[in-house]
Amino acid sequence: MSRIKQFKSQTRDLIHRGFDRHIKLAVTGLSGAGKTALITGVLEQLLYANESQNLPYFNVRQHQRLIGCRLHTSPNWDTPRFDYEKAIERLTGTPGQWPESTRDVSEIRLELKYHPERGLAGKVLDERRLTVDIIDYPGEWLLDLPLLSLTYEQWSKKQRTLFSTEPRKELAEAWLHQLNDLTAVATDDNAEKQIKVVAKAYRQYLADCKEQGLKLLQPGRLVLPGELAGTPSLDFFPWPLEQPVPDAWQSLLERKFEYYKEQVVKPFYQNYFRHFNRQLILVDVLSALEGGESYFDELKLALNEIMQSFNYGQNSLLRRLFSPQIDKVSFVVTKADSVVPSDHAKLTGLINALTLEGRQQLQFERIPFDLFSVAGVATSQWKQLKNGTNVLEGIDQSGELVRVGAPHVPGRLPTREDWQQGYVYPHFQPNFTLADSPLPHIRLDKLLNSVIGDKLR
Ligand SMILES: Nc1nc2c(ncn2[C@@H]2O[C@H](COP(=O)(O)OP(=O)(O)OP(=O)(O)O)[C@@H](O)[C@H]2O)c(=O)[nH]1
Ligand SMILES: [Mg+2]
Repeated sequence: MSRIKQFKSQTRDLIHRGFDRHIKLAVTGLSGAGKTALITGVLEQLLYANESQNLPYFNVRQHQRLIGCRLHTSPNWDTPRFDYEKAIERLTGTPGQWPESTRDVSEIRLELKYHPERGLAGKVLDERRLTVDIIDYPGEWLLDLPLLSLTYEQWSKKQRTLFSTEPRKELAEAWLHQLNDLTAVATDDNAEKQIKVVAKAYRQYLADCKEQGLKLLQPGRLVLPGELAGTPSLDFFPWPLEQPVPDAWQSLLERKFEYYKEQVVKPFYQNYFRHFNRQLILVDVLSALEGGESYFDELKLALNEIMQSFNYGQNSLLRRLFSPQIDKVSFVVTKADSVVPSDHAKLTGLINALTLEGRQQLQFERIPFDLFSVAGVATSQWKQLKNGTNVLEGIDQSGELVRVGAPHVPGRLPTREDWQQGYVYPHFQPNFTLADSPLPHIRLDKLLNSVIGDKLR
């Protein structure tokens, strides 16, 4: 290669590197919020963007500047890869199925090539690259943040207030029974063994709470252990009684609690959370409405707890640990295909109302945020009949094609009377073939434009 050519090529490489960008886009939400389906939908839309006619608000595609997008090997070998292929296999199988529930963190890397909009790069270069790492992690893990500022005793006291109200009170009976039996015969020699037994009963109690739709469950890893399943690090519980912890148990319970804070909670924030740039918080508002008033309130409480992880003013706990990098948060109501399009704005209104208090209280406004209602994978067809009635068509759980009238979505936080009448939504099943790729979605183009669009200019 001639010297001039070599020089040009090196300069070009340098400029390329200078303009290459990288985003870590984290997706979280409580169990069943729709993380796996949404990430699958996002990957579908990006990988098939240039074949899609359904991304009008994704500017880079709409302005025909997107050259292409492909999956890339992730350099992070400690974290399992997000199983996109398996999710597609299920969604397009016969019969179609939703992806399996996931229990741990996973990650996938994408590379987008595009033409820049204008400016220096537009003149010198014809293409740039954006690398996007999408990380799927359980929202339950964020519920552990408040533990970091509490001692075992303080944490136990907080939990005690929770145990004293229904439905937790009744659900905790078996666990408390076991605890009472064993404390009566606690000795230094059997402490570890007995704590293990009571901890197992406590984990069962948390699992029962989860089954009942309760959200505010601590510690998060006792509910969703990920790689810690079966390890002694999860053998502890909050002290639920007014009488003091037996001497034989006290030191071990305190040490386990400290270990959990230091070796489980902190490393999650230090190894993962610290590196995130953009955060999606997915919320299944429709299931909470279906669950009724107490579950809806519980969702609100849990969301407010989760938001504490984004409150990193100068004196916050997180700021003292490291400097968080998240510069934008999107609250996303999922499963919007279960209601008619004219009600989508009501879903966004509800998530606004649900998170308002937490946002104000935490000076959350310091980080820009936005609100969306989307379907990662849209399974219904909206139709307006001749008489003007709105209906949804889709495949129900028995595999039949059904037509349902527009389900009622409240236009504001429901009142006592609203709760009495209750809410019910269809649960459509996927019904696709591979030829349907990119799978239909609702508003993922707007979401994508908001979370990565600014890096694709
Ligand atoms: N109609 C509709 N249902 C959805 C959509 N996304 C998720 N669901 C439903 O919600 C369930 C949970 O979705 P997932 O994507 O597995 O949720 P998740 O947050 O990954 O759940 P975990 O892995 O268990 O934490 C699915 O099995 C579907 O029944 C959607 O876009 N539309
Ligand atoms: Mg999942």
